[in-house]
Amino acid sequence: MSKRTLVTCALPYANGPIHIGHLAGAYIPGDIYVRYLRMRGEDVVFICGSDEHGVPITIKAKNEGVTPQDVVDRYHKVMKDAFTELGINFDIYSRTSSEVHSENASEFFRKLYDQDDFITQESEQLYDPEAKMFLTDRLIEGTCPKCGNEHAYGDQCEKCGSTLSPEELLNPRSKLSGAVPVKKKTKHWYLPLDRYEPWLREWILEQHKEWKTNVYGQCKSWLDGGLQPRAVTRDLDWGVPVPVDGAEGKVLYVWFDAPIGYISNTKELLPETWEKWWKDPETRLVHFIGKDNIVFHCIVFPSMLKAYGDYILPDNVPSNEFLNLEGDKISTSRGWAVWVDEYEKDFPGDQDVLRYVLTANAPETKDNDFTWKDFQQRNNSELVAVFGNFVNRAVVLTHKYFGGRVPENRKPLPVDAETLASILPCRKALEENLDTFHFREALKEAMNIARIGNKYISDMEPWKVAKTDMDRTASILYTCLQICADLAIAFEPFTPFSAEKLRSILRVGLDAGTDHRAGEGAPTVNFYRADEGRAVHTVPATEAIVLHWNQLGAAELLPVGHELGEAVLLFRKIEDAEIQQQTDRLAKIKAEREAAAAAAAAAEAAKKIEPQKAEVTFDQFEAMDIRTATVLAAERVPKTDKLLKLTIDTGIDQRTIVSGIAEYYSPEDMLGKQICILANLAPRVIRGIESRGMILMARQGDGKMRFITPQEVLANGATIG
Ligand code: B3M
Ligand code: ZN
Repeated sequence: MSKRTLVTCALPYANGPIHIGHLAGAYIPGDIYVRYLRMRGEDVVFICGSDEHGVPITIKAKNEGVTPQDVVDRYHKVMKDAFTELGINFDIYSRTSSEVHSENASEFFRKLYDQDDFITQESEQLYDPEAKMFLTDRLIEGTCPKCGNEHAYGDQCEKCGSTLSPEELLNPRSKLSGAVPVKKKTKHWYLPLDRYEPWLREWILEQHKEWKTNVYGQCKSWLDGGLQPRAVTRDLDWGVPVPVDGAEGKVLYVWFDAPIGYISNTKELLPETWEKWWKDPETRLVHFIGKDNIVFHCIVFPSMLKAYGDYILPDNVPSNEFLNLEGDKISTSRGWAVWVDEYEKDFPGDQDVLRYVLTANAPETKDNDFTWKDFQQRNNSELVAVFGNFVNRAVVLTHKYFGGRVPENRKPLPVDAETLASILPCRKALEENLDTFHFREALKEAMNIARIGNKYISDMEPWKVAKTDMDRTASILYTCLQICADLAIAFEPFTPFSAEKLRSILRVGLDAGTDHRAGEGAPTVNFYRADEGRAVHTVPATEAIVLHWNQLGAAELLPVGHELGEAVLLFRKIEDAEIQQQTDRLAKIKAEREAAAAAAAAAEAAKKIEPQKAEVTFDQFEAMDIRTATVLAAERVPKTDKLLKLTIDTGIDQRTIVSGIAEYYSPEDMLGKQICILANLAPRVIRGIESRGMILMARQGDGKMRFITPQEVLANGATIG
């Protein structure tokens, strides 16, 4: 294994806050991996930042009446804070609107341009003559030819899921101005991916068979489908300007500049030494991403790096599938998500619970579902009942019987050594899984250590043994405390806040390796050490106990006589009411969405117009006696849902009409209303009541009916025709 690793996490778009889908996809796995490598003594740089370009950001700005810069400034801060809050400690979290990036991305393009690595193509594209801008597919809206949805995008209909092209849309219009788009010629630069195809086939399909099957499979199907040149420029006024003549009004395509952002951010962090991280073949490059980013990280960006020349290529691209929420696709625009900033408000101090659940349930091989019930269950029955409960019992009893000091192993039995010996295999499995990006399995192994401890203390019952045999009690607690120290190492990558809390209870530090947050001139050694009952990041005093990864399961970690800190609970129980609050919030969103969909469907149906009926003669029309009348009395016809019995004044007489309008009007609604009737309809007996005439009603496509009333009150009996 190489001793220098550059780890990146996908640069999230700065147009919305971070939600659990992002976390589970790339950021928590990336952070676990980095913490692990550092504990194993590797030199790791951990890079991320906001992706601040692209069309969606310009649309959002336009909708809000602010500038794109305003939008990205807002979300850059929200996202940066969310990561910090969750302990995802990038060495740098910068942004693609930075000066360094703009220069770096320009230089990258320029070099490929000078080397003739691009081709240009003129094409006709849709243009908004009012906004004077070319329109990307997403900026065109129209009616879906497949399902009639009036708000389909130029590339897709979100209602029926069809893939579309802008030409297929009926009644196309620009989302910017509403104008009808026209075709206009424009020139763009393309990266001819087809040139790289033979090389990519060899590099991925032959040399990287170890990539995760979902990643390898996607690459293979792209390659088997044949690669096409890809445009790397766009007609847009937000982004890195294309740095060559004849490219006015054009910017680099966001997917061209964003991955270069990884390089720019490294350069910003380590201006003197960044090249060692990107150009020295001894460095291993690992990209953590979500599955929708695979093609860009495995095919497009490597082709760019290859074209440029002296860059290293990714060694692995661990990518997760999607996380759903309570059975539905996560969607920021539909409000169907759990956002980190809101989670912080509702569960302050419980960062590790989210980290734990999202890892235990990570969508590593297939899409997976987050549910609040599962969140509560995993917290209460795993973190609290197993891990927390074990540590608490061991520490509390040590305080009770041995003054808070690690007791001597006075009366060992084989079961003690056997229990301790069963931890090393867990560590081996933990390492194997972490090395191969199987974080769910890795977490299970860490949890196994807690289960071993919990079972041991339950079986040994030191609280009972203490009544008769203090020597044996000492050995049991000595063994338990060693396992506690193992947990303080094993859980560091997954639940770093609780691991740190545990180390402060045990009053030990941890060799967590070196990070580069302060640059490379002044490396920070992250020994986390308990100090005054509070963990601090500092280089420890030499006499302090510092745990190392390679001691896990393999050594006496806490010497006899070592004094422990106070017992505090590692995890708290999560109550039903807290979960209810979350599920209620989601239920409300779902109900609102369903109501809106029902209203939209009804509005759509209401527009349906009946075809015209067969022709009638003037005489036939004249034969109908239509007049105004007023309702004098109204009541429901007993035992029916639909019928009202109305007494009306027709101007000629007072009579009874039975009408099927009770679905739309109550008796009170009708009382005193002037209506129109067909007076000379042959009488009919309905439910034993003779009905003489019919009330004229207007009926629309969804079945809704309204009675007809003259525009001003007239005398009853006025004829209509
Ligand atoms: N911003 C897409 C995303 O957030 C994109 C990743 C860029 S990584 C260079 O899913
Ligand atoms: Zn459709």
